[in-house]
Amino acid sequence: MNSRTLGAVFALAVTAATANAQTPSWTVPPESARCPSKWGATDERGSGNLMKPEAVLNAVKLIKSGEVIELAHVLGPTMPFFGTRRFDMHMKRTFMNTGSNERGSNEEMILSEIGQVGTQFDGFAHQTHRNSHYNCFKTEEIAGRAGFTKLGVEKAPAFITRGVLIDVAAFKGVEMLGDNYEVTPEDLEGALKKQNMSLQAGDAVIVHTGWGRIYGKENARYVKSCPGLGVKGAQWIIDKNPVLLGADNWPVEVAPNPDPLLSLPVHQLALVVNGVHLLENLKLDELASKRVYEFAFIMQPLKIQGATGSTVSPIAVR
Ligand code: UVW
Repeated sequence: MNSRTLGAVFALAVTAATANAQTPSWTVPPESARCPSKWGATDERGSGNLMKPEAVLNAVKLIKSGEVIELAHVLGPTMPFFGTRRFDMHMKRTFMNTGSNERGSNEEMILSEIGQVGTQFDGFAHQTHRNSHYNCFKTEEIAGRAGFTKLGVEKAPAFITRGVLIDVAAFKGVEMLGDNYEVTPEDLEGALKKQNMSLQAGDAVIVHTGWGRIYGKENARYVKSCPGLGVKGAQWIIDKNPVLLGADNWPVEVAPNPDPLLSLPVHQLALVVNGVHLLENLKLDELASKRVYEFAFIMQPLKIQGATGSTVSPIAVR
């Protein structure tokens, strides 16, 4: 090959690579395809609408021994933080009350992104596509300095429903998936098959990646990347109509996304496009080691008016 031909081949290869690099593997569907939501044009609850008395009664049937397994990490100074988030707790001086009984009172003051730290639940005000939220509410119309007037986390229900743990780490034969392993539909199907289970509408679907093993221990690594759901895996679960998607990592999804053109697309797919809540930084070691794959999932997000999310302490009961 002469140098001119070589040059032409190189130029073609560069053009093809550039064209490929500029085609993202996923795009947010247009508003016309996602609004109004299936729950109605004014709906602010999304998947929370699945919380019906039947879901509670189904969940209660799963309680046989009364064992309670906590799924939250402790809020405190050793937890990992995404970005510039923080959790500063200041204990106030003991206040002595009047009265012969000499009663002392203690209380703390906390400076934190309280909806977005620790084990936490994402509401629909949290994410957008451009200025458009779930059900096409527009940021400039609903956001204010005192919080969101629509889609605030106080609109989310109390969750008492069937919880399903999909142990992808166990399915892959590891304690922890690799630093940016993408969980695929095949992994989810394989793990569920191994567990002899299937998903039902209204389930709280929780994925065990094993990443929680380094929570509070290797914090820089914990938030630098993580294994988690890819777009296809998340879509596979969303198609089953879950009440929420949870995982033992910080964004539920794989990060960074294998497609360098995308930034946390599952956040948009779940929260913006489908109105399905996310539940992050779960503590799943006990559930996974005891192989508790089906349980009553119980959680009440904080009723913070207009907030984007809530720190939470969910429990699994069996
Ligand atoms: C972001 O806010 C980007 O992440 P998370 O919801 O995972 O805290």
